[in-house]
Amino acid sequence: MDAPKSEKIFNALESFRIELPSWGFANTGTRFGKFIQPAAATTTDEKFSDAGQVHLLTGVCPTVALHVLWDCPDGLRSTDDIRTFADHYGVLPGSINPNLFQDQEYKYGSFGNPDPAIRQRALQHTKDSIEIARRLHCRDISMWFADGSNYPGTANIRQRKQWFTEGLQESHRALSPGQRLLIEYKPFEPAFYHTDIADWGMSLLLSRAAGPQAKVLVDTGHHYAAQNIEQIVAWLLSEDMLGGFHFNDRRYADDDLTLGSIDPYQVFRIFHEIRYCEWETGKRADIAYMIDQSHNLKGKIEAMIQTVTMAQELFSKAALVDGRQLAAAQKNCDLVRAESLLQDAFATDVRPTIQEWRESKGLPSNPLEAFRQSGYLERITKERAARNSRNVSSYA
Ligand code: RM4
Ligand code: MN
Ligand code: MN
Repeated sequence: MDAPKSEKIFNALESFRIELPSWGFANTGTRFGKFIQPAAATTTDEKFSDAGQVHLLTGVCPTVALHVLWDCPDGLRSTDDIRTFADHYGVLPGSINPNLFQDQEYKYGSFGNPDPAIRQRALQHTKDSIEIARRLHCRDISMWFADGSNYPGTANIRQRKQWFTEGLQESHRALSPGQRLLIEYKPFEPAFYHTDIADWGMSLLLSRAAGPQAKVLVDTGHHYAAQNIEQIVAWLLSEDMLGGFHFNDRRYADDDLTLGSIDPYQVFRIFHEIRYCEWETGKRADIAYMIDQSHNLKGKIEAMIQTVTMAQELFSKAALVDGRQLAAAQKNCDLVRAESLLQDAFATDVRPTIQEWRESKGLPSNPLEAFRQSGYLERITKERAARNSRNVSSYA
């Protein structure tokens, strides 16, 4: 690879950071059952430990996203423990995810529940989550709602939209100046008729209504199969409303597979739209890159390292597209030239350069191999196996 290209990749990697999900280290399953992994993390301590390993080996994952119900069992009082884990394992708490879908009360919804007492409870949990974030110096509160209905006629869709608007506005009022409310959308599941925040347009309208610190969160798995996600990304960028990503891959629905395992070109195209916008505006887009994966068969830590390294590869490839040449080709309607600029970048083997970058940082050139050699997996398997064999719960 020539020097200018390597330099582009080095520069891109220098600024690229991606957040790990605590729940990606825990045992999960499908609705048909769970295959328990002996090494999976059960406690918040163990999740930080595993995230710390991924960061140690990759150097690009300094934060871990927390799910309040699963990781802060004592609510606000858990923050002291979390600070201890962060110090001990060298990864900081990142985005804070309230949980408004698991408790029995939320059977008919949270912010959209017809019962005002339950809406109030959901709001209180959100405010507590914002307070947890404040105490831990976390910037983002990520809101995902399972709210919706399963049969036509059973929910007042407009009324629920209004309740969502009010709930989000009130949540927004609880934010500190630097904090953000990220609003995630998802077309279906667990609701199979209507979902209250089903797509990016709904998320955008609600974010706008909530206030200036609310932005849209794009989970790559939360779209219908043929949807053009990079166009959504481009529109949100141009509206300055893209807050962050939950990265994963999928073949059918919200499959939460490792990134780029099914369609790496899709992720490349998303990164390309971001880089192209950054090139045009001369400004870095303020986006939180986060992982949201939870496959139940691959080893949790290996799967996470795979996703992180894949993200670096696809981000590096996107950095190779020459903005100036692309803009000229688009202007001249030189279709083949324009498309080739993307295809050539995507086809470039960036791995040797990424290895050089890692070495220049004193990191292992192959994090997955380094993990396999480290003995960490053997150690935690021994420590956790007995407890895990008795534990069939998902996530937490
Ligand atoms: C949802 C959504 C949320 C995640 C939960 C566990 O489908 O992706 O971001 O927190 O799953
Ligand atoms: Mn998500
Ligand atoms: Mn999801």
